[in-house]
Order: sequence, then structure tokens, then C-alpha cells
Amino acid sequence: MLKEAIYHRPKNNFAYAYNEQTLHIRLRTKKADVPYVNLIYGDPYDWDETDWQAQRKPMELEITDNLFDYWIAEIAPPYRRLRYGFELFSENETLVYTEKGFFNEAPIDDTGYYFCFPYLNEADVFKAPDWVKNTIWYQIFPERFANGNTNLNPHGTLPWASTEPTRTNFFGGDFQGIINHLDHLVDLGINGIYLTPIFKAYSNHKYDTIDYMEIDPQFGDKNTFKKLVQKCHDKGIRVMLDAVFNHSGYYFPPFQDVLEKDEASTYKDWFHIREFPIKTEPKPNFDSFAFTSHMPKLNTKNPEVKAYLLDVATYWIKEFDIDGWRLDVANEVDHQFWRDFRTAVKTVKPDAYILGEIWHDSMPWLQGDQFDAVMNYPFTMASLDYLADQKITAKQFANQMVNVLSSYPKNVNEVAFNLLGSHDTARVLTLCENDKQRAKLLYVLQLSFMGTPCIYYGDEIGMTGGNDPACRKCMVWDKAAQDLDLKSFIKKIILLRKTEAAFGNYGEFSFVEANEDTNHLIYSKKNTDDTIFIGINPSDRSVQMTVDGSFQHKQAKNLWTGYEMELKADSLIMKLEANSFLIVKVSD
Ligand code: ARE
Repeated sequence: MLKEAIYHRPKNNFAYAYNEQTLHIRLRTKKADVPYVNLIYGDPYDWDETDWQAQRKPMELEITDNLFDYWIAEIAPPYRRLRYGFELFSENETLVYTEKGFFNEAPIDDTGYYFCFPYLNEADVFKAPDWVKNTIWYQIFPERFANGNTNLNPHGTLPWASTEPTRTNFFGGDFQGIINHLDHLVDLGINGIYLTPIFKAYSNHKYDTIDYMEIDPQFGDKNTFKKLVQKCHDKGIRVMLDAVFNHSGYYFPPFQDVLEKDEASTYKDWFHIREFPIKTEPKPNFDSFAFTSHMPKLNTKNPEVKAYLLDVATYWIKEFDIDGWRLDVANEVDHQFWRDFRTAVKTVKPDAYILGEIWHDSMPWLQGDQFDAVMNYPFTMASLDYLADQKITAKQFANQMVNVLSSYPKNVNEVAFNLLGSHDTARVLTLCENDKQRAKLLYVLQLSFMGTPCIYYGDEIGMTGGNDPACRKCMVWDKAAQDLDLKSFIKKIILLRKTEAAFGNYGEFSFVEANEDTNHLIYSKKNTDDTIFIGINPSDRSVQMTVDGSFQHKQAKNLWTGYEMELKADSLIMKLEANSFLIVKVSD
């Protein structure tokens, strides 16, 4: 056995509370190196040799990539405490792996050798709102969705979709426009909306806030916003806003005060100003988002700033009953602020969803004390690389996703915000070089994956566009210009997501096959009474998919009698139930 590949470290993604009673313990070993693993475990204060000798539990092979196997065991310790180790078996070797290293036999005289999960405190359990698992999100960039009240048009507003979007032009999107088109979302099957910033700000994107307590006048007023939220709720649609707390805008009055009074300003400690007098050119001498002088970074450690922002966070929940916050540039704000933010938000709305915008590994923010989830851009990039750009194979996709899934606790993966694009990225169909078949497969993948999916406005009707600002064109409302075939396909898959448990967070997820030759991908979801396969086949050649012993995995527990299946050049879902199976072809 390759000891160098054997790894465990308590907490985080290797030892965590799946719920208030249950621990998940994971172990990593070299791929196909260790055929069998036992978890050996006991209570640290009842380390009775005889009892303990009996407490062994076979670990399950949870997921595997090109380098490693990941094993998992589920334990509900009666006294919520656990000391544990691992017993690894290969043909000619047995090893016991503990916190003190490897032994040929399990040390029995001292619990100190063993890894420790000291106590399963309920307060520490990662708990995201349950409703998120059943939410299909739709992201709206309000300036570009629909102009429902031309009286609100800012100066210089252009006729709708009359030209390409730029960093500075306006087309007059507003709340009334969204209200007027809620039926489009209901028809699609959407039950969650993520609105990019709506508070008073200078730009067309509103990420440069002037007043966190006011609606931007081009969108409407507080009454209209209240009406929008109410109508959404009446239609079973939750509403999530965008909190830009890493930085303010240039015209944010406290920043204007510093620009005017310099070191004499009472707000000088609201920002990270390196020296006075304050300068914005040629580069700001204060911290900002990127090097953008019109986005001065807020000093969230300052109690006045924290109090102000937490007041903002709770105000929009208490007064307008919003359902969640998406946190802009979340990774650059201090952790203590986010802990206090979570406490404040969950106090006023315990089932509010807290979603961080982080594009990279986010375990430090997903301990249960800060975010409920992050925007799953690693999923975005891997999916697009596999099916849009086609620059990675099915196997490389599977390996990348195993790396992501094994990096987080399962209860975190179940609420990951799975997007294929946003206002910061080029649109799906453009990345698919306008090949709709590729786009359709991406939607099968996105809408059948573990987590909570989000559709970026206009993608469902085949809008195109490159990187920001080209991905922010005005929504196309002329039905003759909408791709109704793509819309109907996405609507069908969303319906599957709602009616076919397999398309949701269903049982144990694993990649079953990623064929280097045909580049098709098959992943399965196993629950106590049935197993579902979902196949994605980007090639034109149909693929014989025989479900028999070859899909044997998880220690040969799931043997099925042979089924000859044709996986055509599209995608299908096949449900095995007690020797019968259901095929749901999802694209013509
Ligand atoms: C402007 C230009 C962009 C330029 C950007 C950065 O238009 O072309 O890339 O400046 O200098 C808002 C506006 C943007 C505007 C920006 C600055 O929407 O149009 O962009 O303000 O004026 C990183 C951050 C991530 C951030 C993206 C943009 O980590 O948090 O960059 N996303 C949020 C919002 C944006 C918003 C802001 C932040 C600022 O979603 O809409 O921009 O409030 C890799 C890295 C990521 C990086 C990503 C994109 O994957 O891993 O960290 O995201 O690329 O660049």
C-alpha cells in the first residue's frame, strides 16, 4: 500500500457533522491501492479494549478520481464523542493508520494514538436552509431585464436593445419590468430569483453603492420593490439580493467626506487609507476592489462600519422579507465580519440563504459559521471546458468534479450554487459556438447535478454574448427572436428536476463511467431502494451501455442483471427499480 497517499485530517471535509446526530469520516488512499478499509472507533472515555475491539465498521468507496479513492463511513456516536482510526487491508498487508502514524496492529492501550472528533455540538453543525435544495434560481441583471416604467429612465437612456451594451450605457430596466414578466419565470419553472445590486449607485451595474438603504431610482422605489417581492412570494419564488459589503462606491457619502476633509473626516477609518492626503490618481492610495478607485474597500473591522452594514443586511429582510443575500467579493472581507453577519441575518430570518461569491476553494467560509454556500465556479469552468469548449475529456471533467466534491462535506455540496454563467462571464451558447446540442447537454448536467442550479437571464432563450459587458445585453422579449426550442428543452429538464428525484440531491452521487474513446459520461445516484444513471454523450456515435456487473462498485453491493441500453447522442436518465427501469429521453 502506498502510505504517502493515505491521508486524513479531522474536521473540514474529512470529518464533519452531516447532521445533529451523524458524523461523516473520510479517508483518502491511492486509487485502486486499498481494496478494503475499516473504521475502528470508540468513545474516548470508554476505551474498553473488548468493546472497542468490536467497534469496526467497513468504509464505503464514496468517489474516486484518477489519483485517489475517497472512502466514507457514517457514525452516530451515542455520546457524541469519537476517537477513531483506520484499518487498511490489501492482499499481503494490513496497516492501521492513526494520528500518530502507521502501525501493524491497532494500538489498544491509549486513545491518544487516534484521531479525535471531540464532541458533536449542535451549534457547530453546518446547516443550510432546506428549501435551497429544491430551488431553481434565475439571475437577473435589473438594468437589462425589462423596462416597465419609462418615467424612471435615467438621463441618456437608450431604446431597448437598440445597441450593444457598454460599461456606461443605460437601457432603463426596472422593477416594473420584472413584475411584468414574472410569468416567463413561472412558465420556466423558476422558484428563486437572484438580483444583482438594486441599491442607489452610480453605474449601470450598481456595484458602486451610494446608499445601501435606498432603492436606485431608475429601478423604482421601496413600494415597487415590496410589490415585486410580494408577487414573487405569491408565485412561490424566493428573492435573493446582492450585498456589496467589500467596498462602497465613490459617491458613498462617508467616502465623499474623507475626500473633502482628509484626515479630519470622522469617516477616515471607514476605509483602508494608506496615507493622506487621499489620492485616486494615478492609482488610489487606499485599498479598493481591484485597483478601481471608484470602489474604496470598506474597513469591516471598524465597529461603526460593521454596525452600519449589519443594519443594512437585517433591514432588507425585516422590511421586505427577502430570502437571501449573495455576498459580492466575499473572499476579501474578514471572517469575523461574516460570522457576525450570519448571526445577525439568521436571527431575523433563520432560513435565509447566505451565498458567497468565491471563485476558488472556499472551505474556510463553509464551516457552518459563515456562508451556506458559494457560487460554484469550479463546476462552471469544468462543465464549460468539457461540453462547451470541449478542451477536457469526460474523464478529466469527472476528475475535476471529484476533486471539488471531495473537498467539501456532503451537506455543503447539496446546496452548492451551480451556475453555467453569470453577468461576469461569457454566455453559454457563445461558449458553445452556437451549437445548441452542446448547450442542451450542459443544462442536463447542471440540472441533474448535486446542488442548486441557477439560469442566467436570457440563456434559456438562446441569447449570446462574450465577456462583460457583452454578456449583459437587453433581454429579448420578441418571441420570434427567442429560441423556443431551447426554452422548451430547459423547461422540460427543470420539470424533471422537480419531478424526478434523480435530478436533485438524490442519495449517493458517483461517477460511474467516463469513456476516453466516446467521451461520454455516466454518473449515478444511489438511494436505499434504487439507483439512477444519468448519461451525457457529446459524440454523435451511440454508445452501448450495459448495466451489469461492470457497474459494480461500492464493494460489489450493487449487482444488477444485464440491461442492454442505447445511450444515443443526447442524454438519458435510467432508473433501476427492482429489475425494472425507466428511460427518460430528454432531448429529441
Ligand atoms: C470592470 C470591467 C471588467 C474588469 C473588472 C475588474 O468591466 O472587464 O474585469 O472591472 O477590474 C463590477 C462590474 C464590472 C466591473 C467591476 C469593476 O459588474 O463590470 O468590471 O465592478 O469596476 C474577480 C472577483 C469577483 C468579481 C470579478 C469581476 O473575485 O468578486 O472579479 N465579481 C464581483 C461582481 C462583479 C463586480 C464586482 C465584483 C465588483 O460579480 O460584477 O464587478 O463589485 C477569475 C478569478 C476571480 C475573478 C474572475 C473574474 O476566475 O479567480 O477572482 O473574479 O476571474 O475576473
